Amino acid sequence: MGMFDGKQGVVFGIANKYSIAWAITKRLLDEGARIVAGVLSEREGRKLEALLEPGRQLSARCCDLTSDAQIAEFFAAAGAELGGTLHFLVHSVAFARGEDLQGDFVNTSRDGYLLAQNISAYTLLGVARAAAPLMTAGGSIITLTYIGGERVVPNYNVMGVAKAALEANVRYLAWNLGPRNIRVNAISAGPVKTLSARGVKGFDTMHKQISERAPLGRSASPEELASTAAFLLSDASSAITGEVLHVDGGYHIMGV
Ligand code: 1JT
Repeated sequence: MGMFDGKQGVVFGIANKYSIAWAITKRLLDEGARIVAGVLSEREGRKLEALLEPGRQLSARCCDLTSDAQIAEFFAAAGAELGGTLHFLVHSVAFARGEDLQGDFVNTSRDGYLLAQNISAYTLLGVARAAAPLMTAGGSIITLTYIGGERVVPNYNVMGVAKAALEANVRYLAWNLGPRNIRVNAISAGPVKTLSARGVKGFDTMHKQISERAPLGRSASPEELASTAAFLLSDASSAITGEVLHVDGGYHIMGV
């Protein structure tokens, strides 16, 4: 008996096997969920399906989240595939230009700023709007954020501002969708060595410093993030909404 037997949902943000969204997806599948993953390209979809043992309840479909038309098309197809009902949605999507994740924040261009906001913050609204009508028996939506959205983390720069907007989106969506029994929460993850994080200058040094300062002496593993995701997506968290839950080895409580 799995915790997610008979539950079905959608996941955005699996880029490769190191993605946080992938760890979450594996856990939900293990627990019996049926999942449609939104991916950026056919190639990624095939790679994803190849990562799975046969018989797992996952399919992949292309969806460019910067296009409202593609979001609508994706949810029409996913809804049909899942028999018209969604129970959960995972949003684990962010992007900013490399040049905007280092150096002088004051020099962030309008373009780079809007790009980070569009993909990292607005897309939560876009997918929530399309998913809500399918969540006829209530639902749970989660997104992934980072402490750089609350406090200054040098070089996180434009992503910090986008995560601040994302966290505000979580609160306003929780208020707006609460009457339909749809919950909206964020997991604020400690640093994880995903491929996009590895591409960031100075990430390894920062990862080491943060791990040393955290009460538990380490950040969170993808599997630990997946456990929290399963909790927030399940009825075990039925009265929690609008929350930003830190899963970071306790790092966020420290003053120095
Ligand atoms: C993106 C990237 C979003 C890296 C991210 C992210 N959220 C957390 N990280 C890791 C990180 C990155 C920086 C950092 C601390 C942690 C890269 C691709 C775009 C989206 O600065 C100290 C820059």
